[in-house]
Amino acid sequence: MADEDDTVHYTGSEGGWGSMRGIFETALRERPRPGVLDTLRRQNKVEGFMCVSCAWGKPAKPHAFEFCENGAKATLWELTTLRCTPDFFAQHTVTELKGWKDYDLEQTGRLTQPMRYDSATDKYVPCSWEEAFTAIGTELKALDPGSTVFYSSGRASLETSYLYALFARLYGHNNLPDSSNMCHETTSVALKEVIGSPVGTCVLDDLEHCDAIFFFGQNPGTNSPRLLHPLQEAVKRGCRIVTFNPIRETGLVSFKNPQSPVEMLTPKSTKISTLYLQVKAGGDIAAITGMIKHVLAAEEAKWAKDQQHVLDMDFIAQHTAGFEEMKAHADATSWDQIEAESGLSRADIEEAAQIYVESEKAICMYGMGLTQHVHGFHNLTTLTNLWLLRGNIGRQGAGISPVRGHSNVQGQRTVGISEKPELVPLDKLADQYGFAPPRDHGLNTVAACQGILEGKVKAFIGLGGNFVRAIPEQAAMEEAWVKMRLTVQIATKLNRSHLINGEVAYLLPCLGRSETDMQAGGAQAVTMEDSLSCVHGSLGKNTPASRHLKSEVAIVAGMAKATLAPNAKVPWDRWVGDYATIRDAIAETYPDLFHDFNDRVFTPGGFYKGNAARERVWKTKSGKAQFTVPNGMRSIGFDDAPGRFRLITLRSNDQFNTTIYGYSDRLRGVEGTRDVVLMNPKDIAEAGLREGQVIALKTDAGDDVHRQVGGLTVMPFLLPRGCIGAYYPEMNPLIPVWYHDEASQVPAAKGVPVRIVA
Ligand SMILES: Nc1nc2c(c(=O)[nH]1)N[C@H]1C(S)=C(S)[C@@H](COP(=O)(O)OP(=O)(O)OC[C@H]3O[C@@H](n4cnc5c(=O)[nH]c(N)nc54)[C@H](O)[C@@H]3O)O[C@H]1N2
Ligand SMILES: Nc1nc2c(c(=O)[nH]1)N[C@H]1C(S)=C(S)[C@@H](COP(=O)(O)OP(=O)(O)OC[C@H]3O[C@@H](n4cnc5c(=O)[nH]c(N)nc54)[C@H](O)[C@@H]3O)O[C@H]1N2
Ligand SMILES: [Mo]
Repeated sequence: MADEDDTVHYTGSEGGWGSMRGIFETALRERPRPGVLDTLRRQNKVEGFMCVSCAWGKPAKPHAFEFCENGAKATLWELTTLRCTPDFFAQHTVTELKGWKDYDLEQTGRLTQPMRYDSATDKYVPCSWEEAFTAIGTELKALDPGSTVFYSSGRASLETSYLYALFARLYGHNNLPDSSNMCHETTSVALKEVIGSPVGTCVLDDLEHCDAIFFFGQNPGTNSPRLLHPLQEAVKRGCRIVTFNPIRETGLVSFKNPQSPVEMLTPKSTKISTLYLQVKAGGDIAAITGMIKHVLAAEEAKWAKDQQHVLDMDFIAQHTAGFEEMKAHADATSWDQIEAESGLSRADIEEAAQIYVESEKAICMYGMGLTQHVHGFHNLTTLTNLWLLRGNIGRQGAGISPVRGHSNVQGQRTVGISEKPELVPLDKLADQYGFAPPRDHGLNTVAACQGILEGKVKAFIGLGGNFVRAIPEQAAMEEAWVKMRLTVQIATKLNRSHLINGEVAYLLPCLGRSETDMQAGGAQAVTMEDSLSCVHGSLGKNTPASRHLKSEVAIVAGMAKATLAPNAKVPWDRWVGDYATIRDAIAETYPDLFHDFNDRVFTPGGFYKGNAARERVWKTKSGKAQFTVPNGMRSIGFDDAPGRFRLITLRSNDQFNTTIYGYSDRLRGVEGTRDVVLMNPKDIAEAGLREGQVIALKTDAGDDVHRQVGGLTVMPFLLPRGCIGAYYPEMNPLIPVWYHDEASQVPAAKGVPVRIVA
């Protein structure tokens, strides 16, 4: 564990009055519309509206207020009374707006009208929907479909996503990257390989039965706060929590439940982690291998002493392959190497492993701290090794639970948004819609970036998100971006990606999920899939931010109709008029997962899609759950060198990805600014720096490209030596586009090699 130091910033417990204040301050800024309280009351409830923030599961028996600080902020952000109107655009050139901060751009409020970029005046000008669709269709028809990219951020509903993917394939490509490519694609690749399922194996009920939960690189206090409730309940019934994270994240240290009057009015809070290990960024393969060594040693000792097993021998024999090779590798790895690579002591790792051994049922949860690394794949397969040893997959109270990001990011993949044709039932689509779907591999996020840099990609459509700000290699990308022929952004609020435009550019404003979606067939509900594979319906009830807005479904259909030849089997207008007919189409394409879809839309707690691995059916190459050998002991992609640091790009408690709600990272004690570098006090001293000094960070990745971000204030913080922290997305210009997980190509945003420029 990193040594304590008085000079580092202190924070209290997560939740409590701080989170109430956080909601209140957002409310003051956003000046929400009158319906907001009612909306919050309906948030994440059956026949209510599903939060636009994180993807964490929604219980069948919700709390009185089933939302968290950040869920409330997301709702307030969407229901703001502020408006970004054509008048605003008339007053500012796009070049001027490029100088604005992310926060200030979104603070202009909801977009109200479709806009076209006019390069002669360097301004956005209003246009009609018809003009926009016709122009987009004309441009797309003139382009080779293979040279176009249809991106989606993980918010759009199952209905929109299904149509969007179908549009891409009817048009002629599989270039369907989504935010998952920067996020949990590592999970989709690694878990698929070793347990045959691209998603986690847990359901909410498992949290009520486990004896231990291990957190690796996931920060629930900030990113999935509703998870803190089941976590607190688990701790109260004696479940032990062990955390591996370079940073002592407040939500994993202690929690004050804002819904508990006793905790709110007294100093009481619940201690969350029994053991908190500040592993070095990129040190998890080593730490987990150390745990495996301890479990194997415990097996030998127990067998010698009383002929009983620590390993689940029956499970290993019946359900797994590769155990001997994995064991040989763990045996051959020395504790010296494990301590050096993880930055943890053998005693600490053994203590964590002993908790694992003593727990009959264990769950592991993980996030970006494992997936966003060059060897992120091996982080996950090594973690799976440990979980297989004691048969902790496929029984109640046990399992692997990746905590997903965007509210429907998992669901988008389920209904066809994928650059990987092998994951999509193309034959079924061919049959259902009478066409020949493209069979070649499409572009994922990194490949799309490379294609844009090389000038091969000519058009980009963004279904939500802030692609240019979220991706790596930002400087070069912005330069290349403007050379594209067509860029289209479908969005609710203005962001930086809307200011970097192709020759022909449209900004199309859409309804938010909390708003009434009125179509020919009446008010429409949409659906999404949470991180625990449950599908929920969501019904917006607020008056739309502007009468000119269209739903995402209508926008996708509008572009598709203007681009594609009419096809009697593809009834765009009927689909837009009644989303139940889209759900029927989804059910036809995916009968196993979505049979009787319309009858199940409002199932309390969502309807569970099922997961073969949970039933111990392994859809892997070997037909077994697969033990594997990692390709090394570190998940970062470079060697240590004097002056070279491992940069972790961080999310604050006051942002949702590139949306910055404010400048208060209350849980880490960073207030009033995001332009900071968090550093261990000893590293500050050794580098000859002092607290408060303003420095720059420069990428040290061994290529000739100059990448630098300046204006950052040094702030002492309890991090392992050699690791520094600074905020995402501000640091994205530092990440080389080629610096990504080898298997999934997720950018390695948690271990970027940098130097300090004083
Ligand atoms: N309020 C809010 N909620 C969000 C988001 C948001 O931005 N704001 N984003 C949403 C999205 S899209 C996503 S994907 C999720 C992201 O949620 P998380 O998966 O929690 O992602 P991060 O906060 O980026 O990083 C998680 C943790 O990894 C730790 N870490 C960094 N490097 C390492 C390492 O090498 N090893 C280990 N063990 N830990 C490491 C960091 O200290 C951090 O605590 O949250 C979603 N929810
Ligand atoms: N350095 C670094 N980079 C990262 C990460 C990191 O940890 N570090 N994390 C990565 C991860 S996990 C992710 S998921 C990506 C996120 O990348 P994206 O998903 O592309 O980005 P967001 O910031 O979530 O997108 C915000 C924008 O979405 C639009 N929006 C909001 N609601 C809606 C809606 O209902 N409909 C539509 N159409 N638009 C809407 C708004 O205009 C808003 O400005 O970033 C990745 N980049
Ligand atoms: Mo994400």
